[in-house]
Amino acid sequence: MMNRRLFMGGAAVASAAVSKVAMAALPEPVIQTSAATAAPLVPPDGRPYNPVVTLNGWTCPWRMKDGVKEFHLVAEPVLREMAPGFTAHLWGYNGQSPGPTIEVVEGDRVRIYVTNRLPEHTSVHWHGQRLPNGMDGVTGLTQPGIAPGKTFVYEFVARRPGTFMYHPHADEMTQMAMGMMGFWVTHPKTRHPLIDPVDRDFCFLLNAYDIEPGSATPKIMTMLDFNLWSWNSRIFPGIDSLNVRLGDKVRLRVGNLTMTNHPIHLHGHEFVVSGTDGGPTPKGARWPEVTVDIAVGQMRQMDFVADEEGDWAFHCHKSHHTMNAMGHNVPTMIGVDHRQVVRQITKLIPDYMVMGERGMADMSEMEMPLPDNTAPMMTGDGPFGSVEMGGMFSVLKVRRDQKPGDYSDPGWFKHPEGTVAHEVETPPMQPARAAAAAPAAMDVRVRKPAGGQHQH
Ligand SMILES: [Cu+2]
Repeated sequence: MMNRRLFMGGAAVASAAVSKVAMAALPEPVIQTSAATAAPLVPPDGRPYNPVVTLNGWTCPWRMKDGVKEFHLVAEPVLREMAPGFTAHLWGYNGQSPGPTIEVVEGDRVRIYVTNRLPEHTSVHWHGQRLPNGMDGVTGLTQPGIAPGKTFVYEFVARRPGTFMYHPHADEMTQMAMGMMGFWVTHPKTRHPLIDPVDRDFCFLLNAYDIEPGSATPKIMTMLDFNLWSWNSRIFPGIDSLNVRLGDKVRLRVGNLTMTNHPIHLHGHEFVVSGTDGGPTPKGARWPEVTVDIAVGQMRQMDFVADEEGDWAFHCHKSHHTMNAMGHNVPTMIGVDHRQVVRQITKLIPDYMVMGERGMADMSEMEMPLPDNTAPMMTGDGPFGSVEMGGMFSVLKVRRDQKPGDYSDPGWFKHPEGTVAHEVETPPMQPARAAAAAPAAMDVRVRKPAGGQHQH
């Protein structure tokens, strides 16, 4: 976790490609180099609010000029550490993918400069906002593309409080597959009947990449068969935990910019969907859930009270989305003892990988070398061994002694005596089976229709 001082210390002023003179009227873009979760950005001016925490991300500082909040986004190629030991070549904003979270207050006039340092034109669409049509950021429809090297300015009033995002509307297939996106939160300006104050407010985007093991640049033509399912361009165990105090009211804001839906599941608690990118949900339309399906291009805002201590898994419920890079054409090897074969093949092809013969759990313990710059498929050590997870997985850590405003990782939960599932000593036993349920031998035959011909 980075603190504010570290955050400012790590910020560097970008000036290489843009002349100081040309930039004189613009707020200096703040560039982030770290993939760690930054401390919430307490607003230095304007209306106060309880700031959000962007998971493995940060919030964009602004400059207040004549009552207008001015931001400066720089679209550019970035190096994103997706997990320790695995760095991807992505496109993003201000040094990272996703770009910084933009956080404003309902009624704020917002001016956003966008400088393009990509090799092709871009634009920024402000997903979910009420704004003048010409500020909507759709290349060709509402504006010309921002050519490489050029800076455009967007300006509008943040009319609607809620949960939003931004992304290009220019060569989207390439630019979103490369990681260009960011979060946007508009806080209500006064007490809102449908937006409850919360103690902790977390946000992140769902994204996905197709990066071959051993390489670093996503394949942009992929439509469905992605191999890296990420939250804010991070994969478990690279995704930070969400650390809260027992009894906190917690809000989770999640947007989906992948090409498929994600049923996001929280253990140990029930939440309500308190809002979407369409606005706050009427109270009569909220019901308890432990999983919410987030479709492509949707955002969901979940509220709950963290009233159960512990380390609670928080993940996408599609099991393939909690795994990291693997070849998709891997045969199922359960029941096959391939150890000798693997040893032979590995002599010829050092990077050869196969599925474990007793299931996939073997993989996290196999001593097979991975190609350089590859995230292990399922990993993440917990207090009881390998968590056997990757991808869209994190942990909600609820602690009695977590201080208000402290987002640091408290370490693993210390379970009270006698509250952990454990092995018991039993005599060996055979389960009683109904006689009819136990056939002597399996007899499977493929039966074809008599004659094999269609009869009319
Ligand atoms: Cu998923």
